[in-house]
Amino acid sequence: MINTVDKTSFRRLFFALTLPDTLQQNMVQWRADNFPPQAGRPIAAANLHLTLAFLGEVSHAKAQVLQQQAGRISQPGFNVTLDDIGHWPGSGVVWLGCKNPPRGLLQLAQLLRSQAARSGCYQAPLPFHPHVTLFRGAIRPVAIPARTTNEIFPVNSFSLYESVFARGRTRYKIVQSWPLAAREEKEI
Ligand code: 2AM
Repeated sequence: MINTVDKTSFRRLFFALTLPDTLQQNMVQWRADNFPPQAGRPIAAANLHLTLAFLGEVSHAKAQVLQQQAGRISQPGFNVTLDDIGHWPGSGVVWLGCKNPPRGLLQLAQLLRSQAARSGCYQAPLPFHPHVTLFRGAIRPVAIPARTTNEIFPVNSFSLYESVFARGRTRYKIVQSWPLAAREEKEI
């Protein structure tokens, strides 16, 4: 089999949670119903995700180490409730998030971020604030809806993504996914 990975190149990578297709579609519809078109640049449905750890431009060798470490993570799945919303004018991001992020989500992100830092991937010193970016380029005040979608989705896996920019568009491509363990009975 021909290996198509160019081992000399760097790729822009990040670990993230994938949102179910129906949730992506619901969020796009809800966004269209609740924000004016001039709010910012809407993120395409297929690109809606929740970042766990941003890695930056990563070599093939470093990605392999990070993928091996990710494969050794063993923790149960969890549910994420998107019941919070906000606007960071500095970065121009309008987001959906969690008022009380589940412990499993914080643990998973913490582990991936510390493994990334140990491999030399710069990690911003800001505390991890789990969120799904809805708009970018939102640098002017935005009227934020009083209520969110309040969607709950089950998380049973996490993925390494590559950010690919081609023909004027950014696309997020899954490189590899790993399952989380079955949940403990009381958490189901
Ligand atoms: P954001 O949605 O809050 O911008 C891919 O770019 C993902 O990595 C995005 O979800 C982005 O978060 C996140 N990310 C975190 N730090 C980043 C950085 N320094 N540059 C680009 N993306 C970053």
